[in-house]
Amino acid sequence: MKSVIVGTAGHIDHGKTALVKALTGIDADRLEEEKRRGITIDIGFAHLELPTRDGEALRLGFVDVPGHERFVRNMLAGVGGIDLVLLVVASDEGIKPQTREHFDICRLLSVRHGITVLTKADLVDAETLEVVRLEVEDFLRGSFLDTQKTPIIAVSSLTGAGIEDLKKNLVNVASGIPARDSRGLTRLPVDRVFSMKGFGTVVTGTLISGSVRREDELEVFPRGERVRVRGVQVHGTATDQAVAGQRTALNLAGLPMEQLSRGVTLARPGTFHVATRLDVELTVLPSAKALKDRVRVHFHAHTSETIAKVLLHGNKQISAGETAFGQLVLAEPILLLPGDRFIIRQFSPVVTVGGGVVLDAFPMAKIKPEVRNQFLTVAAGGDPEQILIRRVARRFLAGISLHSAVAETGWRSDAIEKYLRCPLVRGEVIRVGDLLVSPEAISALSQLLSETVARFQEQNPLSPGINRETLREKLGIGPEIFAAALDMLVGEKKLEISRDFVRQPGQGVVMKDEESESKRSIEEAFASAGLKVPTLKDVLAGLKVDKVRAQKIVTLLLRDKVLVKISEDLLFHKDALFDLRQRMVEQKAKSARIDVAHFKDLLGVTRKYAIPLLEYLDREHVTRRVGDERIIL
Ligand SMILES: Nc1nc2c(ncn2[C@@H]2O[C@H](COP(=O)(O)OP(=O)(O)OP(=O)(O)O)[C@@H](O)[C@H]2O)c(=O)[nH]1
Ligand SMILES: [Mg+2]
Repeated sequence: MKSVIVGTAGHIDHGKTALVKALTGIDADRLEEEKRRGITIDIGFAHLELPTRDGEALRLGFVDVPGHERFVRNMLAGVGGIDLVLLVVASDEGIKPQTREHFDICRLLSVRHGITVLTKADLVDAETLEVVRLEVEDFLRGSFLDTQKTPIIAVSSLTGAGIEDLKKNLVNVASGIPARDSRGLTRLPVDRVFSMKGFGTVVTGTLISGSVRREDELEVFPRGERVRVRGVQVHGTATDQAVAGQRTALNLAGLPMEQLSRGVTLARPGTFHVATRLDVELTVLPSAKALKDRVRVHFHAHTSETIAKVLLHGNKQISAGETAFGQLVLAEPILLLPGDRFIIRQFSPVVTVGGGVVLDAFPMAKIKPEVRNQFLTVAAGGDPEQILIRRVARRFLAGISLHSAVAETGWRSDAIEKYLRCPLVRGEVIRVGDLLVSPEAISALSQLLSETVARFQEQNPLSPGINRETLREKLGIGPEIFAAALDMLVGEKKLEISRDFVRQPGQGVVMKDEESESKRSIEEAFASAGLKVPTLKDVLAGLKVDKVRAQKIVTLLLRDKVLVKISEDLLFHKDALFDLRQRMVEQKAKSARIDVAHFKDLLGVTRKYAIPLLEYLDREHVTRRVGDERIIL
């Protein structure tokens, strides 16, 4: 069954509550004080089911708002979730200040559907009614309620005249309203909290997106408490599930009533983050004064309200009737997402001065103004592909995870995957493990990597390259993106990796003359010594190069496996060790067992060499120690 939320709007005493009652039979004024004073103070609710022309049922949930200028903030808490507005104008009074203010609010909130109702038609003659109708027509011209698009209907809630006609028109207009996205990510801005005997805490609100089921766990924003849904009601009837677009009441477990209030939002745990800075597109009403930079305003979005400071990024003001980008710094955090509408009201005296749409609830702190403006222009354009490309690009080297992209956009992850399909194919976004990164970031990183490696090799000509992890830490880059850029450079043969060393290709080690000479003498010293090797200290002492360089040359010889270190102070030439292995093979033909004494005799070495060499052979699985003997394997 399709659900549509209908809100009333209009000046005090113009007959909004009486109209809702005439339509639904329900008195939305529920407070004792409202009944006593005969005015609406807070939002009230009612509902009605009507058959559509194709025989299906249409469920209308009504949010009746107060017209009194002092209660506009309550009106704002109710109007946030509506799909259709009934703009109420009393035939005997015509357009009044809150007719204008409520209508402005509806426009700023981008309410797209509605019907204008002239109430109290019974109080005026036909001629007066016609005059009011003309006045109202004029007032609505060019707006979403232009009479070219939607009718003006005269009714009397007292006699019932015109009510059936209004119902027919409600069905017509409601049929043209697209259903809200029940597959979207759940958000329920709470407009009422109360306690019911035998039930405990109950919250109500218009479910603006997604669905809620019994036993669901939800997070309460902004503070992050968790609650469990004990029961779900839609329009007073218990049900298993409420879906987007329905007036929803939830019986909650896990949090006392006192910790909940109008303005909190319920959503799936761990999905979203609250925002305190919003990049927005802001419109100042033609009837308002110019909005100055750094001014403080009352901020209203969905059911929440707080104080906000307006930042205009270097502009002094937004003039009346103008629209511009700006940033709002909220006094308290609120869960808001791009596309959410808001209203701002002057700090004092409190009147509505403008409103707009959230473009980004996670603005980057340090960003060039032109980059921010480019981003906001794309965000305002509303093309999801382009928006995602920009959201990825602005994170530059940090990239953005799918999870963060969901939190930033409010789009489901599968929708994001779909939007990204083409950008990924076109290479406008690159997926690196769990992260999405821009090609610009990857190529900038590649450039940085190449330069860093080149500089390192210039400064450390004898080193086999810079250690991979050292390089990453030096640049302060996340492991996944680092690996991707490195792989790319290796693939393009701009860098090479040997074990853990990153270096420029063909740039292994560049040696100066005396260094290569020293390298040769070290190698020769060990090669000619066979197994009776000299100490390293003695070899190095006779070289032309200084100790540090000499040590580096030895490290190189060890890396290239020309020399092999078999114990703390014994190095052997690889050929000598190869010979040793040969000798052991020959020995095995005679006897598979050999003891230390025999080994010493066989190779003509002292115990000082024999023990480390045997241990080396054990490690290499050439021999295995059994008691005092070795078995040659
Ligand atoms: N004669 C006549 N009186 C009406 C009609 N509609 C409302 N009234 C009377 O007008 C007065 C105000 O009506 P409400 O429905 O309370 O007005 P409202 O717009 O809800 O007022 P607020 O919520 O305080 O802004 C009440 O005394 C109603 O009985 C109508 O169609 N004809
Ligand atoms: Mg009322």
